[in-house]
Amino acid sequence: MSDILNFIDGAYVAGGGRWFDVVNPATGQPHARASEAAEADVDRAVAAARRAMAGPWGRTSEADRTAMLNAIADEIDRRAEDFLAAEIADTGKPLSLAGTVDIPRGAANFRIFAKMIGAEAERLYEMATPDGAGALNYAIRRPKGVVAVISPWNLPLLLMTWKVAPALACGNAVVCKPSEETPSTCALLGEVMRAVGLPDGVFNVVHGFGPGSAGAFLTAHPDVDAITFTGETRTGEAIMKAAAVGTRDISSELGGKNAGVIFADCDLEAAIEGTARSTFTNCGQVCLCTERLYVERPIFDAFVAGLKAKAEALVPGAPFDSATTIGPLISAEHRTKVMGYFETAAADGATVVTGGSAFALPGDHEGGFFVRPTLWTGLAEDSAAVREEVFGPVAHIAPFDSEAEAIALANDTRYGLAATLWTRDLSRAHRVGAALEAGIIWVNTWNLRDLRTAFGGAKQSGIGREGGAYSFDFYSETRNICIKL
Ligand code: NAD
Ligand code: 6OD
Repeated sequence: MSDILNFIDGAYVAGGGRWFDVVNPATGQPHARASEAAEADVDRAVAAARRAMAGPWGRTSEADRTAMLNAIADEIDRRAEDFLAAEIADTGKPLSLAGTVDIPRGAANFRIFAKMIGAEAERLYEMATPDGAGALNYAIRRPKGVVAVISPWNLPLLLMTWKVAPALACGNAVVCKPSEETPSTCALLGEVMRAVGLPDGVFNVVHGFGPGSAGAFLTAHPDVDAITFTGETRTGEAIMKAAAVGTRDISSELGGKNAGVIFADCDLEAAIEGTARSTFTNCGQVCLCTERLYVERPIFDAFVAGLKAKAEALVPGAPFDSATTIGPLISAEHRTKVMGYFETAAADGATVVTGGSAFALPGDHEGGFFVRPTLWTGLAEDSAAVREEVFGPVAHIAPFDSEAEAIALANDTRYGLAATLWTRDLSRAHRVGAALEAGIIWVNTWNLRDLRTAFGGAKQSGIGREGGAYSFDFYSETRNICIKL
């Protein structure tokens, strides 16, 4: 078992908290232990970040930051095997997923924001003599300062770098708190930062939990200037309260209960294929996954049969087995939660089209947290399995009879992260796309992401947008300078 340490001021250190096990969800066995940061360790990490901002990093040129971010991306690529091993040990996800999405995207996040640094610095507003007052106004960007980055377990490196990269691009220093379930890749990032010569204190990592632990210490810290968070809506609310003290800025990417709307005029095969991806990718543990499917009645039966066949064709298994297409849930606790929805759905009268149970793989993976991909029909819209985020490989499928009904059903949720729409009718795609209350709407595809586009949720799925220019707006302060001519 390896030891996972905090990374503070350029050095790996054990924290003053307890050691906690990091479990491989594909086996159910601990593969590492991590050192929890105590409040004093968080203080030291924030102080190191503050010192780094007062030093040369606080005055780095755009060209230097561009070079630094590109070097980080190159080093992640060079260490790809190490990152893959760490990510797979923490999450149990298949190599086919981690090797094509999680790790390459960790590097891509640094490259895209490196590329945008120059252009974003120039995206300034100038107003010469705007109101006849004889003045020239212009704006400059300045880093926010010390940014706390708190991330979840489902796409650990991808979601951590999605925030660290633009924060560094804007010249901030960061203190990161990865999920207690998946600390390994964030810890490894410290080695990358050292290898590329990022000044000590610019990138720090503290490990631990939420309340009463590193997460709460960090978000409550008065010397943190801004907080960027991805995770559950309830956690987001707690962090907003912490951010209110001292009026710190916050960006939050939260939970979802995303709808897929499938019209009878769609390319049925593509819609089934795409919906299988949107429901089962990463064992349903992607915030963008669809858990509510609304299908126009004439194709309802064919769609349900097609999606059932796709679900049953998924191959659960060991992460490094090339045949594996679906991994385990992240933890025993999460599996208990997901199985709770199996029970409430059955109690609420669901027809279980497929799945609905946990199972054990033979051999070394017997203790893994596997559940069968699950589809339900026949639930009322107020059933818990239809209203609440399950965050597992599940979806409820219901028929609809009109466009207006489909829009009303899709929007009848407190969440609003993403929605997916399948139709061949171009006018309908625009009309329904604009009517869906979500931050991200995909038409005839799912999770096709250009990293420069706006990412974030409506309603209780989050506050603010990140991605491309939106990230530069969050991770920097815009200062207006007015010169009397
Ligand atoms: P979580 O909210 O339980 O934990 C996320 C992080 O917050 C962890 O690092 C955790 O230790 C920390 N944390 C918990 N309580 C805290 C507190 N009081 N103060 C400070 N930090 C605290 O979420 P999770 O279970 O890790 O992830 C799954 C959730 O994340 C799902 O709801 C999913 O939809 C959501 N998610 C959203 C997006 C998005 O972009 N909108 C992306 C991925 C995941
Ligand atoms: O693709 C991304 O950039 C992104 N933020 C994905 C989020 C997935 C949520 O689980």
